[in-house]
Amino acid sequence: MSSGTNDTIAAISMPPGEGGVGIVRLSGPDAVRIAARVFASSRGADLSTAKRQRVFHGHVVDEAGLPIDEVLVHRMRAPHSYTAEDVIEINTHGGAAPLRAVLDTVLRRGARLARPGEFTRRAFENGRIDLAQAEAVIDLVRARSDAALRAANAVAGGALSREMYTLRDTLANALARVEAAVDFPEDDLPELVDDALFEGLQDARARMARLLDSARAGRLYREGAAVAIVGRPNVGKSSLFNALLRDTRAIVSPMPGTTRDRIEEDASIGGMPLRLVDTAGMRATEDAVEQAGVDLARAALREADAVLFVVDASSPVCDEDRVIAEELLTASVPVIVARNKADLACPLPHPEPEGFSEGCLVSAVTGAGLEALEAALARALLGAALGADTPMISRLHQADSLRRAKQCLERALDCRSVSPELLAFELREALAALGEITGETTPEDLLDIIFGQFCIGK
Ligand SMILES: Nc1nc2c(ncn2[C@@H]2O[C@H](COP(=O)(O)OP(=O)(O)OP(=O)(O)O)[C@@H](O)[C@H]2O)c(=O)[nH]1
Ligand SMILES: [Mg+2]
Repeated sequence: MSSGTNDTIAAISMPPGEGGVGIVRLSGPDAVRIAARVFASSRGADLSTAKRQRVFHGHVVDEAGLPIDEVLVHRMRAPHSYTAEDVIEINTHGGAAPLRAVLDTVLRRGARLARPGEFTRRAFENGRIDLAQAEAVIDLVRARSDAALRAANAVAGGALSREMYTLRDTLANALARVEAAVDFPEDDLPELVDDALFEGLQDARARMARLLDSARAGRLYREGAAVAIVGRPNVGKSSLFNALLRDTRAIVSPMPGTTRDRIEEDASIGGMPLRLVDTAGMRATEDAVEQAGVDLARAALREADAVLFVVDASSPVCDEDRVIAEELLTASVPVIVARNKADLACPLPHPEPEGFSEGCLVSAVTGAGLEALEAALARALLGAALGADTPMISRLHQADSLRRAKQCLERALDCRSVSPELLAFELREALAALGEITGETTPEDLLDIIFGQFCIGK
């Protein structure tokens, strides 16, 4: 599905509902002409004046010249607009009726209803932004935290694209030299394909590995991380849940088996959105309701991006803890042991469950150790991407392309002594995979899927 930028598209660029103002946006070669047909300026101004940017006041009128809404029309000349085409934005009164009526009028006068993401797709196809930047626009719109917004802004501003172009230049230069060596095998090979070339490629591989590390962090910043709080009954899971939320959300009581449902709340650490999940204490039980709670806890475990394994630091590790520990040791996500009730006297330092990389002594009651626990959680979730200033990869298909590019590069590095033809082949494949991230080599159907995720009017 190609946009075909010879037509002019229009859409309401606002979510449905009431607001102060609403925007109907037009883009394309006929945007100004179509707007002129429906617009009556209050001062008789001409929409097609030469100035690059202008705002006009007046009314949108119907075919009979009757006013539909009082509006401000913002006109932007190509290429100085979002789509790099002529763009008209009609600021209407912000209600469903004026917006619909104005959109209807411009559609009757020659515009076509835009498909989801078509404005951004035009910005991409007209070369104003590349694919990585276009996709960051979705992340900007959907950002749920300041950190997610910062990350999306960096990519929209071209941080990831610049990294891609640097990689591309390294690989393309290497390819040019290898191809030259293939053409003149006898005399020039040793000079063209030298150690410096391979050092450059090794450096590119390391950059790719760093970017891949950021992929998980990028997804977590965008979507939020699910953190399941699990442990045997009465160790203080719900107390810790409340303490991390700084709110009393879950019932706490000295009776083991208090929590029987799965309780979720949004929180954040270091700007990353979190979904904290409190669960029923896991133990063998005859009680059907409690068993249902334990099943829900297991389900929460399977869906989690990280697990807080709560144990009671004031009493010895017991069999119930060991059963859970054994289950968690096979988990594919990071597990942090929270040794709770640190405020209670514990005559001997009890051994903590073994085999877990991170453990913290905390008290849900006094709040001691909570910050260290949050820091451990952030470390476990974000790994090397924590605090790094590499741009974040936020999408599965970007990570997939980068992984393929890295595999090709690794094979290319292995081909060193085999043949320059094979080396050239792998470098070409790596370049094609990288080009899928910036959009140079992205297949049309993937572009359709990507832009289909946008809302109409974006
Ligand atoms: N002294 C002290 N008591 C705590 C601490 N955390 C929890 N408790 C107490 O331990 C008891 C159990 O706390 P909960 O938070 O309900 O424990 P839970 O793990 O959610 O229990 P279930 O829902 O039954 O599995 C309550 O009486 C809490 O007040 C702590 O850090 N220090
Ligand atoms: Mg509980």
